[in-house]
Amino acid sequence: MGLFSKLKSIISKKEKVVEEVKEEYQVDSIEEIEEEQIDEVSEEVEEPEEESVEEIEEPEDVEEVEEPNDEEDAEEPDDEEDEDWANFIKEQENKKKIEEAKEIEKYDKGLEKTRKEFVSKLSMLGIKYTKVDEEYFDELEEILINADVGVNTVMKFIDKLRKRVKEEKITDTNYLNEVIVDELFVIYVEGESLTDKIHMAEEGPTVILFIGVNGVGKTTTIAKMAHKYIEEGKKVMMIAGDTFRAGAVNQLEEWAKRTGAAFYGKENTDPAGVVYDGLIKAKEDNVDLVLIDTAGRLQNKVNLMKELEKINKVIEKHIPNAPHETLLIIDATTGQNGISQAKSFQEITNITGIVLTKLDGTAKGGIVLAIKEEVNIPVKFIGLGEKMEDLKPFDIENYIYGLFKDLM
Ligand SMILES: Nc1nc2c(ncn2[C@@H]2O[C@H](COP(=O)(O)OP(=O)(O)O)[C@@H](O)[C@H]2O)c(=O)[nH]1
Ligand SMILES: [Mg+2]
Repeated sequence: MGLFSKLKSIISKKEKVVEEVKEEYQVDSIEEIEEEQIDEVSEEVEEPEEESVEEIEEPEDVEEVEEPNDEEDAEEPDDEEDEDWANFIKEQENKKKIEEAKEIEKYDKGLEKTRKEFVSKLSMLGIKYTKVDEEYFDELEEILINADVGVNTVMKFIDKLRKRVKEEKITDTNYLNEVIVDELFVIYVEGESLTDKIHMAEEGPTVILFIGVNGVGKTTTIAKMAHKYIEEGKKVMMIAGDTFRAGAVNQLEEWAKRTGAAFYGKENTDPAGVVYDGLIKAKEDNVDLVLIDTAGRLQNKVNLMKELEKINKVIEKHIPNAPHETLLIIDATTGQNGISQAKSFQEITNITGIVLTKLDGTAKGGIVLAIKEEVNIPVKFIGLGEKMEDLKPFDIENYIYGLFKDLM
């Protein structure tokens, strides 16, 4: 079983990273680690104080001078520099490891609901049925549909499974669980690169357009993304293209203040006009990243399409090849409804990536697989909470960990 053992090793690798960091800092959760603690541990690895080397600095022809011993050799300025460098590297590696552990923990917590529902049911299935029969398949089908893997995906999946059961003469339901996990991930990883990063402009501002129906988390995602890139040292501007809904412009402006992003917006006016003026300002101010909020009215598809077309035209006029990304925001708690939203938006504009929000509040984590199978647009980020830090790049390995760690 190639993939399953690979998944198993991914999970234990992730577990080890988290455990090591927890032990080193003596915490129950990575979230508890404070800035100062990181510095303290880094200081501990620094070398102890050393004595001065002045006594050996005598002219060579003086006979009585003692040979400098090994310890003193180590105190030459060159070595000191090396030491500083080594400490710096150690400190950076330490920080990276904490970051990694933090991210794994976020996936763990954010996918808890899905895991509890989906995986515990799957394990129960292995206990309940000792034989793989029709009833078994029926119940498995139900579990997958409840996790929002998507009916079409489930049907194809069950067919594939039946075939394997027949061909490999599988009777043991526990072993079949391994086959299930294996096949689910074949759906996601088939012929794809595993990282789908944000495409950044080589020169001038990168422009990202955010689309999606009301309430899915567009504005919050913009705030989270601004926070992420500001922390990385980028100059970020938000443009409020959702100009007609009461309070929408203010909500974004509030987030701009909190994250330290620049802001451009005007209420009750043509969105494309606001984008036009905002982009002039962004270029004047040498902004690196422009995040554009839009209205989410889908009642009238033609109007929405026209509006997005107009906005896209304005953007391209200012910045050739922009927008560099058009991200569709989908609320994971809406399940299959999110999939049909994706299909509708796909018909009216070119989407380059999906952000799946509110995964923390749902047992429908299987929707990631349905998106892959039915919409085939990469999920680039996932929302695992309401805070600024709760947006994470979608990472299939962390996702596997969050979803299946209890099954192994
Ligand atoms: N739990 C959770 N709540 C979220 C997440 N993303 C957004 N929200 C909440 O969803 C609600 C609507 O978000 P908003 O950004 O205003 O949606 P918009 O209408 O698409 O701009 C807000 O209360 C957010 O705090 C997430 O990843 N997890
Ligand atoms: Mg909004």
